Amino acid sequence: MKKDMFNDSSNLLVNYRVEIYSYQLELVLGDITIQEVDAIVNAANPYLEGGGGVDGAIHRKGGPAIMKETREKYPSGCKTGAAVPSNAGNLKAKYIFHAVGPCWYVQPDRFDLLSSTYNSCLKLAIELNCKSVVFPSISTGSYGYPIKESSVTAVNTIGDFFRSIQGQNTPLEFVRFSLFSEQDFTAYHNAIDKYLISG
Ligand code: AR6
Repeated sequence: MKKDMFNDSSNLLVNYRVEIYSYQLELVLGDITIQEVDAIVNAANPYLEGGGGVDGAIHRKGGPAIMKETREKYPSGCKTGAAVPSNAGNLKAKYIFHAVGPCWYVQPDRFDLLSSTYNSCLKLAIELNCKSVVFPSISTGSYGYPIKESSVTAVNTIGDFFRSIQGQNTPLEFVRFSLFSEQDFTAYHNAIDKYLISG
């Protein structure tokens, strides 16, 4: 496992990158809608009806083609802990994965569901031949999940997924978190360091 810290020439302010089982795991501090990757993950609600936070930003910038497809393909929405793909409209990605994490005020302490949300996206990435996926910090905004435990769940799920596919011929090369505050960035940074020490 290898670690490095770097800056790049894009608008992304801070970056942190580690290698886990020969896959890259990266952190950036910045807006998820400007990322150029194969799949951008949306922190959606079960009705896939849009909303605030990441969901609002993705639909605003991505345009109506995204909602048009989700309405047609998933009229009954998406279960908590799962994810469904759509086109990415105007965004610089091939897909949006609409992922529904648990809401603390309805389903507290369901880190198993949070983990399942991340896993569903990683499986979709493989199925849809994606090299790169960017996640927001699912459930830790308006859904109220605590950042410390949620970042550990997110990082552990991704690290364990990398372990489960190591040595297989998969398209996936890197997973990135696009974090929206320095506090969240630090939480994910700590979660990665903890994962590396325990692994
Ligand atoms: N780029 C990256 N991260 C962002 C951005 C952005 N443009 N905007 C917000 N965040 P949330 P949830 C961060 O509330 O908790 C919606 O209304 C934000 O600071 O977007 O899963 C849906 O429709 C926080 O750290 O998602 C659902 O009803 C993180 O993204 C509900 O919110 C997640 O915050 C889902 O709630």
